[in-house]
Amino acid sequence: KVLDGGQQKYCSLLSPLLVGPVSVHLSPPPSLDEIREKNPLVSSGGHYRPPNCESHHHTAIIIPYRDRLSHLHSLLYHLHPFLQRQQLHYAIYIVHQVEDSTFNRAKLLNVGVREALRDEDWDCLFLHDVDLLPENDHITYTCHAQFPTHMSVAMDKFRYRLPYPQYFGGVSAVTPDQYLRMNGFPNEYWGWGGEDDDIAARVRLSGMKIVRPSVEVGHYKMIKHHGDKGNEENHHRFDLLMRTRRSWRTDGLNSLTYTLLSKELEPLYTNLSVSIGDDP
Ligand code: BGN
Repeated sequence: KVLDGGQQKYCSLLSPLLVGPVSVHLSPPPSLDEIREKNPLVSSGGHYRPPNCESHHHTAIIIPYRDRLSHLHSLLYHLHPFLQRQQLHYAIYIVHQVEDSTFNRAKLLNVGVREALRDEDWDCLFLHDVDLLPENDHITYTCHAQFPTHMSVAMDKFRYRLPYPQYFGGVSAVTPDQYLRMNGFPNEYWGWGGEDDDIAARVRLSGMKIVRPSVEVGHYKMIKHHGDKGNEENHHRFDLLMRTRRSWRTDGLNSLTYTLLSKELEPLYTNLSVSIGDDP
């Protein structure tokens, strides 16, 4: 496993550990202790490196979060073994909006990207909803070198199809370069809806396109839930989307402000508690 000079050998390009389609059982969510026991090689902050080879890939999973503890447990239970079978070097970041203000998914993603890149030189940033579980090992959690990737192309909730051609919600991935090029994500979408469409528009406006796995492979199961308090439908989203073409260069990574209240290295994830303000 270790070459002369102490360097580790690279992992093979296709992980031998992949099992293909995986069945996802949802309830009841296991306890954190149980998940820890099943993932002894995950270190503090939810970081992992394959023990026997040097990974080609360095992926940060960034999860906007508030008040979805059972979903978080299900996701961690499922995602840690899934990512380890892909032989990735990875870490899981929860970006927790602590205040009672309206939820802002895209801004939390900006915060997560900025904080994750302080830790390590990640080459791939996964933007991941807490309630989506990948159902196939061949959904690789790596980035396309040129273009942003939309991963959750076939969700059970949409009968395993794209709900519309430009859909970019759920799970997607960008490299730090792609992220910079599109000036990150919008900070001004408070509440449910539209922010993913804005992100998709930024991809095109900054001269890129969206790539996707096939609908045969990109299967995700959504954990069922009711509407969240504090994440009501955003009635401004139509107006905001009309303005993306004019606003993307000035609203995004370069206008991001927030307060990091704490950064806790939990056994299975890094918990970033942030205050991001409220809908003006
Ligand atoms: C769309 C929402 C997305 C959401 C998908 C799937 C809007 C903007 C109006 C043009 N977009 O309609 O944010 O992810 O549904 O639920 O509401």
